[in-house]
Amino acid sequence: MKLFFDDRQTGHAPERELHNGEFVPYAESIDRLQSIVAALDDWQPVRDFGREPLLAVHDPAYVAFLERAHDDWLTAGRSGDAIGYSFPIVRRRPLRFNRIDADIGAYSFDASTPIAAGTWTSAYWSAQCALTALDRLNEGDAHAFALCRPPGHHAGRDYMGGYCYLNNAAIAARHAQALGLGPIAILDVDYHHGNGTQDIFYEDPAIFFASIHADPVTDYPFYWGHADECGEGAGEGATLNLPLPRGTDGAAYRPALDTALRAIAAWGARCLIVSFGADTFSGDPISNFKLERQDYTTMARVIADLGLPTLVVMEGGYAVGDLGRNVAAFLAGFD
Ligand code: OKP
Ligand code: ZN
Repeated sequence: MKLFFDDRQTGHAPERELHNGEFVPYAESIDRLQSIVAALDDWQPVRDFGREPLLAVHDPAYVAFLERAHDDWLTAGRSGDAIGYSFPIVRRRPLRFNRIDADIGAYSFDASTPIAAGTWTSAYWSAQCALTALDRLNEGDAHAFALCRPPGHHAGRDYMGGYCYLNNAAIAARHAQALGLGPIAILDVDYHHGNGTQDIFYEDPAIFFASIHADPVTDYPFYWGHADECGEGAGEGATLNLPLPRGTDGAAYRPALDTALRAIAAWGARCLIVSFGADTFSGDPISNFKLERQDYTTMARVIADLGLPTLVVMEGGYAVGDLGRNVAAFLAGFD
């Protein structure tokens, strides 16, 4: 399978994040990408599909905000990374502000998503990476891998959060739909619930979203990913959440995976996008599942057995020393 990433994805380098009450080094580091690049050979160049596919998912005002936010931060006399501190949890509406602190809060749901000087450029090329890999499916490849970084699955139509700015999987899904590759299913196997992807397609009957993740009763992003969330309106039934308890290992994970894959097949998907996070690994520093490297190969084999053209999009995974080998183990399961 062809592998894609772009060097411009390494410009995004926030210094620190707020974690359990303290500022700590940013977990979504450039080392993550480097670890994966080093573990695999024969990377392909990323192409530029422009802004249109981004705007098929995201609010133009939000995209414009992402692009100018760090400049606004500097203009306000600040230094370092732009970070919000006030969030409109009720009656958010499109007010026009004249202060970066107001904009940044209105466009995020948490404080773990700082905007650094290189953030927009990296987020842009991360999305283009997903689009380039998706294009391989359009050309008839069975599988393709997009080493997206920053990740995307927490980002919604007009908000960022959880290290995510542009929703790479959602952008690829909409593009796949436009190319006539649908019906599309998205399977999110990151440790954390893909709340942004879910929200983007929540009322959409044409894109199925299934997610296996740590129970939000104990784990980020807390407010979404509960088992009773199944879509709304025309999208009712096209969202499936399978939360699992902390401590879940490969054996306990498998029935949930089988359930998700059966649902995707029964729904009639003709194309699959996998939001893959390797933060389900036993050694992950910010997560609490117990999957081992060989479990990733098994997981991929079971997914590949569906027989659908499959785009794998990178999401999380923070055990940097093992990350590249874990991703390689997953991709090996598709061969
Ligand atoms: C992104 B992905 C504590 C604040 C919350 C955010 C976790 C985002 C995970 N540092 N941390 O789903 O791997
Ligand atoms: Zn995650």
